[in-house]
Amino acid sequence: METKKTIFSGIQPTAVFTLGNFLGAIKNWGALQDSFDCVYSIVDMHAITVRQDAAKLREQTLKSYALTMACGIDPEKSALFIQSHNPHHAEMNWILSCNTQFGELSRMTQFKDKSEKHPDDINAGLFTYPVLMAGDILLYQADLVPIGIDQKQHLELARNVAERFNFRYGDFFTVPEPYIGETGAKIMSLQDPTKKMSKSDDNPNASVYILDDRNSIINKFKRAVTDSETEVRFDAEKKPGISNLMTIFSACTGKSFDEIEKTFSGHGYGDFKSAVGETVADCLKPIQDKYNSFIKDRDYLKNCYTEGLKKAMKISGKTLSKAYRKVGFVDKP
Ligand code: ATP
Ligand code: LTN
Repeated sequence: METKKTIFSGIQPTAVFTLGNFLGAIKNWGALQDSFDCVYSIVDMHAITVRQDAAKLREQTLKSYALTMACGIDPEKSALFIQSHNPHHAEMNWILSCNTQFGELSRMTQFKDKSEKHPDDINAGLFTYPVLMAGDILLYQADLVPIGIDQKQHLELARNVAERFNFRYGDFFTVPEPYIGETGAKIMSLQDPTKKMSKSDDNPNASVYILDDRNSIINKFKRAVTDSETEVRFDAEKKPGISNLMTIFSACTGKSFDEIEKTFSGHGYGDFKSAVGETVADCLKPIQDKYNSFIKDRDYLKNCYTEGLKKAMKISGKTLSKAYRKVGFVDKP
């Protein structure tokens, strides 16, 4: 029997997921579950690289778990767990930190962006964040990592760390490949289409959150910043706003850019924006319904993340003990 390849990915429980998180990452997580062994995590340890309110983080982590299930991750098929529950992540982080260079971490653009955004808290964890992420992936010997394009640089670092470890200690880690979907790999802000849509944007009109109600979704699209022309046409450079809306529409309906241009030829932006808003609201409705039922049943959620943890630790435990041997630690008594 052919063994399935392994997938790992994670999402931070910093806020309700955005349409960007869904179309760029989680939608693909769900689609991969039947053909791969999938391990997915709510990465709360990554979230504390930026100051969080403890009570809110705890609640948001459970909400994120329920939301991930509502987006189609089946905890029976995949190992879905909360990162801080598995101590192997912190342990692997140390081993890999000793195999990562200061220089390569200094080149990470997310570190530069986040330290500009939080100048009063440029902590060591924010700097070494990509090492923790490399450990997440390498602990499960993942072949593929479904991510949005913004995480490509971090994945490249994880590959370099894996290759360096393999070179020093003998072939051990699977060197992971990014899995970036064709449409939706980078959904842009509705208020500034040159910036990515982000969970932690201060402007509520910039991001569509998966749990936004129908009217807010439609209104956010009506207010989306576009250019001063009237023609619905894809041109990412000259018409970034309209092109972003076309990307979203295409990702939700499966329609090609050509088809969209034909359908809306002569209609102007108003009609198109309303159509995108309605379509996104329709697409999110079943997710919202499922979320509302999962979040009410805390016992069921607990049962799911306990089982997910068991599955995850079985794999990560094996990798960690082998890595400890490789670097020369004495076997645990
Ligand atoms: P934050 O604003 O808290 O930094 P975020 O919105 O960037 O968060 P993450 O938890 O860092 O979200 O990312 C989860 C996944 O969603 C990653 O795979 C990331 O690449 C993807 N992703 C995030 N934003 C977008 C986007 N605008 N378009 C496509 N994919 C995205
Ligand atoms: N850094 C990612 C979240 C993340 C992740 C991972 C993604 C943490 N660990 C492992 C893929 C694989 C982010 O901010 N989007």
